Amino acid sequence: MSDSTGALNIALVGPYTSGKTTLLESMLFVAGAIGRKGKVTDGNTVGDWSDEARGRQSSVEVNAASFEYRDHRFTILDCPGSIEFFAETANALMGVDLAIIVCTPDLNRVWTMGRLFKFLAQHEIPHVLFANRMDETAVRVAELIEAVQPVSDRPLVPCQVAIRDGDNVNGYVDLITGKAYEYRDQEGAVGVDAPETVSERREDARTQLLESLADFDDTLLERLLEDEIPEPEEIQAYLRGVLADAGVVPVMMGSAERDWGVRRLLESLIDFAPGDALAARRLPAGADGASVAQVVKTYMTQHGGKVSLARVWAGTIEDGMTLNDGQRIGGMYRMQGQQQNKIDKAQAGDIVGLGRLESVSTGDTVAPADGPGVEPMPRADLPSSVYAYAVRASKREDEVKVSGAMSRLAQEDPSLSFQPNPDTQEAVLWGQGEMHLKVALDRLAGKYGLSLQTERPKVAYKEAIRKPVSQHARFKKQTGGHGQFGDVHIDVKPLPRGTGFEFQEKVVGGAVPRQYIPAVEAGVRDFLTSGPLGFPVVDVSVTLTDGKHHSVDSSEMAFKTAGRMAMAEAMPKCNPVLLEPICEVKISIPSEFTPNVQRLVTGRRGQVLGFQTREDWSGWDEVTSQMPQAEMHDLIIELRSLTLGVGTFESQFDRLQELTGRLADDVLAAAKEDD
Ligand SMILES: Nc1nc2c(ncn2[C@@H]2O[C@H](COP(=O)(O)OP(=O)(O)OP(=O)(O)O)[C@@H](O)[C@H]2O)c(=O)[nH]1
Ligand SMILES: [Mg+2]
Repeated sequence: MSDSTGALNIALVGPYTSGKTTLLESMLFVAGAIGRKGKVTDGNTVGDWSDEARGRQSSVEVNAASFEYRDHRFTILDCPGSIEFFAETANALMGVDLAIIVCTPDLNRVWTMGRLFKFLAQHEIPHVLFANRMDETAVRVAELIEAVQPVSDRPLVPCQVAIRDGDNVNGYVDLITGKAYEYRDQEGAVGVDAPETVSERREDARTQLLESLADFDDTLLERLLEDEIPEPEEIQAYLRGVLADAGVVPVMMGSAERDWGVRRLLESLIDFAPGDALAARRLPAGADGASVAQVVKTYMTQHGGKVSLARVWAGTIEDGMTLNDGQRIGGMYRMQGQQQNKIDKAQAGDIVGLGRLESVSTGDTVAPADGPGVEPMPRADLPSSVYAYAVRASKREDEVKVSGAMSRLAQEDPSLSFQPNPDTQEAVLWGQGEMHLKVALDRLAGKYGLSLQTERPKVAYKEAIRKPVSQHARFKKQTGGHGQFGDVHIDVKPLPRGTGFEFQEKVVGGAVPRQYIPAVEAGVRDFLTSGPLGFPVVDVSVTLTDGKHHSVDSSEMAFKTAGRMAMAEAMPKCNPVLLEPICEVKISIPSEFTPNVQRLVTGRRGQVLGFQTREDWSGWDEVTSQMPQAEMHDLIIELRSLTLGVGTFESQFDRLQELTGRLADDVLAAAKEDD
């Protein structure tokens, strides 16, 4: 490998439950960093140490662990597989040299890797595929490669073929060295003679490997045309060169549970992982000689300290150093799951925890304050919010704590957001799906002792009118001494959709004295916050045309009340109508799912406006539609179930649209019940 520091930073990514956390455990074991292997189901692995992960037996955030193997320091970022935590994965991937896509040999689930492959290709992050769970499958690796290929923009190339006994795998032949091995549980594989039965497969697979590499290298192509077979070291060098540009996806296999193929995987990474190739490509121009790091994950530790996990891309970062605009590093750690081992300095190629950088967020670039200023490193695009709960503190006295705790939570997990909705007066927690939000709520309870009640968020219905009405109202009160008097004539008229509210006055001859006109408007506005149907009124024009006043009894208060009264009498006569918010929704899916998604949209009272192929993601379509917001609460859940989990959408408010008939009646009945 070419990395001068001998460090290799690798992300373990791939579908839900494919075996990533188990593979990290196996790597640590094989490398001798842990004496005893934990199991995810026993809750004693180095990864998945948080309560939220242990409780679910599934990763819910990125965990880092480092170990030494053959003079190389590996730092592994174990990423969650669930698509709902994709932001964790995306941020982690921005800081590694290479990703291992750990996959299950399940031919029906290959599409679940769709977004991941797109992300890796888009950011040119070198990646290999590790076919895990070979101890429990009859699926052939060649079949798996064929099934996965349409999901990957880059060619998949086998590096091993399985040695089988019937359907069972018991070893492999390495296509680069040509050597055969038999797997042994809990110990290294032992060299064996390659059985006759694999010779044909081995030839086919090796041809596939070499021909794929030759597509990137004319000299190799010429050698192959002359039937010359390169030496193992040469194949390795070709592979390293092509992999550095993420040109091909080498495929290896094994079983994390039984440590099969894991040693070979580590060795292969030493042999052909591209080291700092990515650093050279990513570093902004002018960063020569500068020290630069980027935060890939933020932890709020139980003891209150913030730890920013950062990849050092260039130079040296030391504990105590002042970064950026005055943030001082308060503690530097090499992470081992939950454990933080103190160190003093880190250099290019390290991924380390930096303590107490209070105003630094995940994705941020940091550099010594006294060094040359550097351009920010590229960051991952975060997925848009697709699922929400309205939340409320279970205990009234906890209400003041909610927004502070939420903002700490969002620092750890930038794909969460917490926003008040002024229309519905709810506090809304936005995220990526049910599990994502449940984990967030568990964290709030566990770390901040804050228990929240959740509800489906309300839809911000509004109302408008369809008919103009002229109205007179008089507010008069004679209660001994000082009385109250206000008298107004108003014209109420509907306005085109989206205009909002307009107030005008055409009073002549001081019938309503100037100083009371704003009070009339205030009274009108007051009424509009909840119209005859019970919702805020929009798109209406009110003109004060005439009125009367009394020299002693008139007051702002009296005219305000008169304005309100006039509206209360006029509005029910104006043919009020309910308005519902309509969103523009852009749904991204692999094109084979496009017809299903069109049905999904129409089934939710939506309208497909069109679809087009996504230029940046070949094989994917973007369906543009309009859909009532009332139909969107669980849209992501159905979309995922129709698209093997990979479909996503972005939406934004488009307009308000009249809602009548049974659906409107239901909304009104529900609103009444709420009162
Ligand atoms: N038979 C077999 N089981 C495995 C293998 N690797 C993992 N498992 C089991 O599969 C389950 C899921 O493993 P994890 O390591 O948690 O998978 P993961 O990819 O980290 O899962 P997420 O983090 O939830 O995406 C556990 O029960 C493991 O024991 C394997 O190679 N063979
Ligand atoms: Mg995991």
